[in-house]
This record gives sequence, structure tokens and C-alpha cells, in this order.
Amino acid sequence: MKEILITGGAGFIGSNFVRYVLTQRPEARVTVLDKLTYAGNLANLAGLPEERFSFVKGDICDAALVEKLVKKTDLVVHFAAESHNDNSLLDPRPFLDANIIGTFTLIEAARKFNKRYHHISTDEVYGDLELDDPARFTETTPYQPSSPYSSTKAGSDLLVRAWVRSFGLAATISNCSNNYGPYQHVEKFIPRQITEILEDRRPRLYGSGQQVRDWIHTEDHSSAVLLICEQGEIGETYLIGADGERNNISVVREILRIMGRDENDFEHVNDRAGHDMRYAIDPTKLRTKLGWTPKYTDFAAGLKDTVEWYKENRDWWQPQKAATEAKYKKGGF
Ligand code: NAD
Ligand code: TDX
Repeated sequence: MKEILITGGAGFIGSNFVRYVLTQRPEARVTVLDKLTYAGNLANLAGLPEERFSFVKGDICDAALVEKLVKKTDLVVHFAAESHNDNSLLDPRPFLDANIIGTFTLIEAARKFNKRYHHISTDEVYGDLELDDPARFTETTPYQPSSPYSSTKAGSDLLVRAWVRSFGLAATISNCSNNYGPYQHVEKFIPRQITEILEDRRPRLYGSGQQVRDWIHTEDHSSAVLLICEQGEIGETYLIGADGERNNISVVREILRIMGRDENDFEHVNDRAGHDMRYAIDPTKLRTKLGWTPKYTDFAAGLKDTVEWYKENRDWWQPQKAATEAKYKKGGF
């Protein structure tokens, strides 16, 4: 797999994967296809080796462009998406375009040129769990998405599954839990709270703050995806998680402690419509069949490094901050 086409490579997780692949596989060449929406940022890809990396600005719904790029690659790894639940509640349409039509366009091209395809998805396709449910999500949990975002991700997964069965598409799928780490857009929970504190405002918890997310460092997501691309079985789905369940209130308190503030210095704000209570991944299949293990097992340490990164990279996040908060205000969050 020398030539890799990575969609959404200018976003948070995609750019981490680009850097990870170029570091781990010295023989690989990467092309990124990214539309540079509000969430894409070329600064995320700064300093990569020119002879092994190229960037194409474009839309995954542009079939002619997608065909041209897919034709000359060995592997397609599809990260590009509209990725934020709150945005999907304000305006669902871009989610249908990017997540459904975009995926359709890519898998049609992968089918036409008989290319290996890996589909990046989320644990949110499974809906949510009760706080006291002993079960976690597995590869056979029924799909039950709650939001416009998660329903379009679920739809895209189902397209891929159907293309495997009906057309023999050489595809794998991974569904990962909540990522954290450097370069995450300030609209998302952890960067929003860190940057609110850096701007002398209080973190904002939706509703009770008892909701649980299963946090994984984005580099662990990347290592799992590369392993699945290289050793995963065609047609299979793998769940990616690092046993990182935490409720939102405890994460906010940890951020406040790390930043030297009173751990109760946050406010409760309006809850998100349809807010999922708990996500939890059972990663047994990935661990036992492919032997994957996460590197970042100390969440508090990973969070501390992430806080440091946002402190040291104001130039990166400051330009997005005012527009993000204006969007939240308009949406009543
Ligand atoms: P992000 O919003 O940071 O980045 C998305 C990228 O896709 C951006 O660079 C954007 O410009 C690009 N893009 C959007 N629409 C496009 C289009 N039509 N054509 C080309 N490029 C387009 O997202 P992220 O958090 O890095 O998530 C990446 C992927 O991982 C998504 O598929 C998401 O569903 C999935 N995922 C995310 C998480 C998480 O915690 N963030 C967890 C599990 C799965
Ligand atoms: O200001 C906030 N206050 C708050 O309490 C924000 C932005 C969020 N929250 C809560 C909502 C969620 O319970 O924090 C939790 C995490 O919120 P998000 O960062 O928006 O993530 P989530 O909705 O869980 O979805 C994320 O994980 C799965 C990613 O955004 C998705 O792309 C991924 O598929």
C-alpha cells in the first residue's frame, strides 16, 4: 500500500493519521483530498515531506475528481465528514451531502477501480446506553442513531456494508469512540472548555453533565486504523476504544484542576436536544484478532498534554474561537 488517498486529512483525526502514516511507513506516499470547510485547516499538515505528500482541495461529492484520485491510489481511507452533533441540530443538510453522498461517491470510485477502502465511523451509530447498563457496544449491536450527524454516519456505514455484499467492495469499517488530543476544533467538548478557561470564561456543561463518553487519544485511533488497513479482514467491522469511560462533569473538573482553577468553577447550560447518555466500546475483537493495544492509557496525563498544547498554540485556535461561540449563541447552547 504505497499510495494512500486520505479524505478529510486537514481535519482533527485525519491530519493525525496523515502524520502517523508518514512517520510509521517510510515507503508510503499520501494524497489528502479535503474541501477545507470551517473544520479543515492546512496548518494541521504543515511541515510534511513534499516528496511523499500532496494536498488536493476538493469535495468528496465531486465524482470526476474522486475518480481521478482513486484511480491512482492503492488504498482509500475515508475520514472526511461533517462531524459535529450540535451543528447537525442547527442545519442537517450539509451532513447528508458530505456523509451520505460523499461516501457513496467514494465507494463507487473504489468499486470501479477495484481499490481497497477503509471507512471511518463512530460509536454513535449504536445510539446510547443507560449509565448502569453492564453491556458495551460490540460489532453486532443494532444501529440506533439519535442525531442527524449519527444517522448520516450510520447511513454511510450501511452503504459500505451493502457495497461489500452486492459488489464485492474490498472494504473494512471502524467505529471509534470520542477522540481527544491536539488540533481538535474548538467547537468540541474538551477544546471548548480549555479555550473558554484560557479566555477567562467558565466551562459550560450541557444538562446534568452525567453523560458518559469513552475517551481515546487520537494517536491511538490512528494506530488502530493503520493496523486494520494492513491486517483487517475484508468485509469486517472493528470497534476502536481504549476503556476510557468518563462522565462530562468529571472531565470538566479535571480540566479545571489541571489549569489551576476551582474544580466547581463551571456552569450548567441548556441540554443538547436528543443528548445521548452513554457511549462505551468493547474493543475485544480489535485486541484479540489484530493484537492492537492503546498507548495513551493515562487519561489525566493525555488531558494535561492537550491543555498544554492549547496553551502553546493560541495562534492555531484563536481565529476559530469567536465564530464558534457566535454559532453556539445563535443556536441557544
Ligand atoms: P473534523 O470535523 O475535524 O474534520 C473533518 C474534515 O473533513 C475537515 O478537514 C473538512 O474540511 C473535511 N470535509 C468535510 N466535508 C468535506 C467534503 N464534502 N469533501 C472533502 N472534505 C470534507 O472531523 P474529525 O473529528 O477529525 O472526524 C474525522 C472522522 O472521524 C469523521 O468521519 C468522524 O465521523 C469520525 N469520528 C470522529 C470522532 C471524534 O471524536 N471526533 C470519533 C469517532 C469517529
Ligand atoms: O460545550 C459543551 N458542553 C458539553 O457538556 C459541548 C461542546 C459538549 N458537551 C457535552 C456533549 C457530550 O455529552 O460533552 C460531550 C461531548 O460532546 P462533543 O465533543 O460534541 O462530542 P459528541 O457529541 O460525544 O461526539 C463526538 O464523538 C463521536 C464527535 O464530535 C463525533 O464526531 C464522534 O463521532
